[in-house]
Formats: sequence, structure tokens, C-alpha cells
Amino acid sequence: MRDELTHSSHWGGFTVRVRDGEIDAVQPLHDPDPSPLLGNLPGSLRHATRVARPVARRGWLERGPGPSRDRGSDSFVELSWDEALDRAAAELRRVIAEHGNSAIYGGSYGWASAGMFHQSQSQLHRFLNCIGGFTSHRNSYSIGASLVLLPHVLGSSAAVFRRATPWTVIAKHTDLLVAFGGLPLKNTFVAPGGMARHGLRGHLEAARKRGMRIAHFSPLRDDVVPEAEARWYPLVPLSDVAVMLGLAHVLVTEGLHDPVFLERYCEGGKQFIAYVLGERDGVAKTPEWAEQKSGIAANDLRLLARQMAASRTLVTVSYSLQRAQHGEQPLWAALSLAALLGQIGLPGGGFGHGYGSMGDLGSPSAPLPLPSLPEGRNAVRAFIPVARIADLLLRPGESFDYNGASHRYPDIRLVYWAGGNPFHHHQDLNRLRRALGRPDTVIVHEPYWTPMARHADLVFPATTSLERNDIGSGRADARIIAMKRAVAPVGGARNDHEILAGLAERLGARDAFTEGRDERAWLEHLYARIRELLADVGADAPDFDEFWSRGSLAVPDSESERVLFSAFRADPGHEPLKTPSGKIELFSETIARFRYDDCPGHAAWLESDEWLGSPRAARFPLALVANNPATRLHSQLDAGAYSQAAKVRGREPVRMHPSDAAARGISTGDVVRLWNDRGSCLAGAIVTDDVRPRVVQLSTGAWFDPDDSRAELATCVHGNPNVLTRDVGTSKLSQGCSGQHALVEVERLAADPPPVRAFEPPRIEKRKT
Ligand code: PGD
Repeated sequence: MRDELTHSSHWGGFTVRVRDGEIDAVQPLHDPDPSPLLGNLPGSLRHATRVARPVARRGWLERGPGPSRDRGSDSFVELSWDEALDRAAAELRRVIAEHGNSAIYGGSYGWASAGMFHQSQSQLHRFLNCIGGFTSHRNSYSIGASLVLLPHVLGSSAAVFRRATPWTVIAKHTDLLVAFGGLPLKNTFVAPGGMARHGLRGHLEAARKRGMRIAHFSPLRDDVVPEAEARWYPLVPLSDVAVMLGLAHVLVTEGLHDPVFLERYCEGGKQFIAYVLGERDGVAKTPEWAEQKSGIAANDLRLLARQMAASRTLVTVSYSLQRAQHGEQPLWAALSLAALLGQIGLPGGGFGHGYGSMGDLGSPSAPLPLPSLPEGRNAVRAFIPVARIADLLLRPGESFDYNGASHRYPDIRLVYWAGGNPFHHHQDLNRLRRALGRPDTVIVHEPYWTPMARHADLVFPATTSLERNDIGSGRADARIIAMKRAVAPVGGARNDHEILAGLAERLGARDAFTEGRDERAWLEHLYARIRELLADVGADAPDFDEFWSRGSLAVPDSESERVLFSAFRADPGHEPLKTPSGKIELFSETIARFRYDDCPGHAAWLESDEWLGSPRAARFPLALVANNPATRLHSQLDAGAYSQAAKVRGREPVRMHPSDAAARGISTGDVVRLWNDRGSCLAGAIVTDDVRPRVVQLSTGAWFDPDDSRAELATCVHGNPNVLTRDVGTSKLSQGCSGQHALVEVERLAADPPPVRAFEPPRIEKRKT
């Protein structure tokens, strides 16, 4: 029997049917609730947006390296592989010789594709480390604030993300799930590296049948699936902390909190309670005070707080809430609220972060420490918090605050990117365009002509995962999947490893980079470790050939009874947290000592410049929620059938409330313009009461498509919300991404909208002889 063509993606495992060198159909692999994102794969291998051959930007080729505002508008010239690699190697050599390795930014953030070996970032980092190192990045766009705050207040972020109480326990024990940011099903289809079994719908169904209630705080009704029958509290965006403090006020003033838990397990309960009662600032954080900020009735908050105290309650906060200015505060306030209830460490009670934000959070599978390509040691110490990329390029030599210390931005001459799309993930894209005009050279590996590829000087065509062999599995995945090559590399594409091996060869580092292994040898090497891990958890662990022929292996659900912080609760003396006090820090002496005006020593209400209560709202009266999309992963495969089916007149859909639409003469199907002082974009209107009044929702991921690629403030005609978002760190503490919110105005476009050209390749010329 012919082996099945198994494969995997960040949104699930599947088998592929190939016809004429193209994916014709995909079938989910052992998945009870497969992701609709699979619908973007057919037709994706030979789409017109594929980069066919190595190219150089004309201006860079003719005038040599140097700052240029032509990036993004210039044409490209085709090069042979040898010439492209020679030129890239020569430029790396020049930059290192003249400016040192810290002048290379190789942080290269992005989700790339599933697969442990061909992971673009580890490949690139390994290569750059082999040639002396590079300026790197820390943390992620997803959870930039959490990754810095959690170690201060809970001793580690890994516990919260890797050891979260699984959905199996929640379904059995939780009576009341208070979900700040909801539990959006769309996000749970995805996890980095793979997500072989999608189960949220099933768990919510089991919990509902048992009687679990959900209190859902979000400006968007459909952040919880309707079948879960959640009670929707449609709060003003960015007012969650006010609600949490209002609930805390009820618990404290009605004696419903747990002083014994605070004393035994927490540091700083007294300071937090004093703040809630307004003892220092004279502002008691009453439910009435919270109502003013959030629009949620004080009486509803009072009733909810009493229910929380009377039930087994889990307080959870989504990743999206911390992706905002002062994003540390909702996380810390939710933890403080859960601590007041005293249920942390009990089955189905306590605190969670990211249920509904990432598919693997709350997985009952064993969180195996899966191997990846070793990156080696980076000899350069300079780094940036990942979302400070535009500051890095625009402000060389200037200092920035981060987590209690002051650092300096190095002078970057060469930007090297593989497996990410900053024109998707970064904020204030007009500013990013200016920043990318500054370095001498920008090198990008991409399978597709994304906006980042268009802004490069040298573009290397990369394979997609379906053009190579790999092993796929996520962080707490239900399966290890053989990702089999379905077609030969399309056009002139090469995989990231081959491209970098070619460069390493030219720079005298090939052996260090490849260790003499080819793809097959690397896969066998990585699999040997996987086999040990599987054997340790008592799972079937055949040899490599047998695994490859079977196509996938199941990972057992060995952690379906796990409870976050149960060991700490049972014996805080012997199982202390890794915080300075060994306890949960509701007040952090360390953070207080940093004396940051935007992150005090305990959770606090700090107003965002981009919320409806700010003075800016007089000019831009609508709150934009720029959340992650439902019809693709980030910007990946935006040209795919499933993503395209959701567009309105070819633009990204923007949802708005009937009252706001009527006030502006807007109907469903209209093309509208969203704008503020940072830029504007067009989008296709959908009028619905699934969003609260004064809120518009436009997801990220539409490929940036400027009407005038040379304009200072370009309009994206396709609907990328990151032209509107503000490029500012969450706070001096963590400097995370704050892209989730922006204030905007919206109008109906009276004229005929310009065409969307995002999926047309740029001008590519043959070499002048
Ligand atoms: P992707 O679209 O996944 O976005 O940002 P990210 O940059 O990860 O980009 C991955 C790119 O890698 C794609 O262009 C794909 O074609 C390419 N690629 C795939 N496989 C390969 C390969 O094998 N080799 C090479 N060379 N390339 C490959 C995601 C980021 O956006 C994240 S994680 C979050 S959570 C943020 N969320 C928000 C938000 O909520 N709101 C706003 N406004 N902005 C955000 N940005 C962030």
C-alpha cells in the first residue's frame, strides 16, 4: 500500500492529494473538530504570489547598499542563485568588517511554518551565530507583557502557559468561568508547531451540560461560541481593569474575600486592598466607579462578585488584553482578583491566562520538551524587546528602558528576515516603512510576495513546508506527524536551510552550520530525541522508518488531571514560587523599585491613550479592535479560498454597530475608510449588533496594499489595521506589542474604490546586458 501523504501545519494535521504539482484537496488527520483554515491550502503552491527566482531591488543593484526610500516601490531584477548568494555573502562580510556583527538585525520574528527542522528562525539564528552573531530580539508579539510580568509575580511564565489546568479539569470542576477577553474559538485552532486535535467545542459542551456558567467580558459578542450560552458583558474596550477592581471592591467590602489565602500564599495583599479601597489616592474602586469606565451596570458587577465568591470560579484573561498600552495591568489585576477569591491551586478554580488565545493552552497531553535545530551561541549581547523594531532602526544609539535596566539601540546596517511579515505584525506601518528605509541592506527569504518581501533589497524564494520533509508537533500536542514532501520545490525555490548553507559555504562556515548532515540525517537526529521522550511517557516509539511509514504517532493524555499551582497550595514551604517572597506577588517590591510611571508596584487602573475615555476620542470617536483573524493564520495564505470568501468587495471586513453605521450612512457591503492621524485604510462594512456601540472590529492579516507606495501617509486599500495602530511599548517594564487597539473615525467611501493589488507580484525585470 502507498504511504499516505501526511503533513502538518500550525492549524492541524492533514493528508494531501496532489494533482499537476498543486494541492488539489486536503483531508484532516484524526481531528474531531478540524480547522477551517485547511481551506486556504488548495491552490497555494503555484499561486501567482509565489516568489519564483532570487531577485535584487534595482536601486540596490545599481547604486549599491545604502539607506533608501525606494524600498517598497522599486522594481526587481532576476539573479541566478549563485550571483544572489555571492552578493548576500559579500554584503554580510562588508557589514561585519566595517560595523561589527551587532550591525546585523537577525531577530527575524514570525510564525513561519510548522516543522522542527525547517523552522526559519532557528535556521537563520544558527547561521548568524556561525558567522559571529547578531542583534537579537526578546519575547513575542503575542505575549510581550506577560513574558516579563509573570516571572516577577508568579516566578515563571512557563507554569502559566505550559502547566495550565487542562480543559478536562475545567469541564469537570469549574462552576463559573469569568473570561476577560472571551474564549474565541478561532484562536484555538492554532498553536505554534502544530495542533493535531481541536477540542474546545467539545469541552465547552461537556461543561455546559454539567451546569458551568460563563461570564464573558468583551466588546465582541462572538468571542464565545453561542452554544456555550455565556452571559455577555459588552464592556468598553480597555476597561477590563476597572471591572476587575470593581469586583474586588465588592469582595473586600462585603467580606467575601479569603484573608487566610492572602496571608499564606500572597505578598502584598494589604497594598492591593488599600488601593482598591482608595486609601492612598482617595478613589474607591467601587462598582459605580467601574460602571463609569466600562459601561457595565454596577449592580451586575455586584451580583457577579457574589456569585464568584459562592462558586468554584476560574478567572481567565486572554492574551489580547495584554497586547495594549499598560497591558501588564489586566493580567496582574485578574491574578489579584483570583487571589482574593482564594481558589488558586484548587481543581477548576483560580487563575488562567490564554484559554481561548492559543490552541495548546489547557491541553491534557504531556508537554514534551520537543527538540529543535540547535541555534548555537550568539556572541552579540545587544537585543531589543521584539516590538521595538522601528525604534531600533530609527533611533540608533538612543537608550530604552526594559525590565529594570537601560539599554542602547545599536546602529543596524543589515536587516535579515526569514519566516515573518512585519507588515502584518508591526504597528504604525507608515512609520515602519520609514524605518525600513534606513539600513543599508534588507534581505528576506519568502515563499510569497508579501509586503515584507516587496520592501527587501534581496529576496530569496523559499519553499513552503509542502516542498520538503520535516517532523511536526506543537508544545502539548496530541500527535507527532511525518510532514512528507508533497511536490518538488516550485519555481526556483530552495528551503531556508539550503539557502543559508550556500551562504555559510561562501563565508567559510558550512561545516559548522550543517554538521555534515543532510535533511534526512537531521530528521533522524531530531527523531532520536523524540523517540526517547515518547518512551518516557509510555508511548509507542518505533524507529524512524516505521514512524515515517505510519505517518503519525499519538501522544498520550497523561496530564488530564493536572491543576495549576496545586503543589504550591498543598505545601508553600516546600514548593515555593520562584518570586523573591516565594509567594504570589500582588505587590512587587522589585517592580516598585524600578519607579516606572507606567507600571507601579501593584495592579492599577492606568488609562490608555487609545481608549474611549481619552481626549483623543473627541477627534477619533470609535474604538478599533484589531484582533487576530478567523479566516487565516495572521497574514498567511490571505490569497487562499477560505480567507477570500470572507472579504467584502475584495477588502477585509470591518464590523460596526447599527447605531454607528446609521450615524454615518453606512450599510453592509459598503466600502468604508477608517482613519486617524497615523494613516488610513479601506475595508468592507458589515453592520451587526455582535459588536458593542462605538466599537469597530477589523482583524489583522490583510496584505498591506498602499495606494501610493511613495506617500508619507499611505492608505492601505485592502484593510490592514496596523496602519492605524500606535507603535508604542506596553510599558517601560516589558515594552510589549500594543497593537490590539486604536481610536479611529470611519466614513463611507463615496467614490469608486481603487483596485486591490496586494496579490499581484511587483515589477520584475530581466537583467540589462
Ligand atoms: P505571519 O503572517 O504568520 O505573521 O506575525 P507574523 O509575522 O508571525 O508571517 C509569517 C510569514 O512567514 C509569512 O509571510 C509566510 O509566508 C512566511 N513563511 C512561512 N513558512 C516559511 C518558510 O518555511 N520559510 C520562509 N522563509 N518563510 C516562511 C504574527 C504576530 O502579529 C503575532 S504572533 C501576534 S499575536 C500579533 N497580534 C496582533 C494583534 O492582535 N493586533 C495587531 N494590530 N497586530 C498584531 N500583530 C502581531
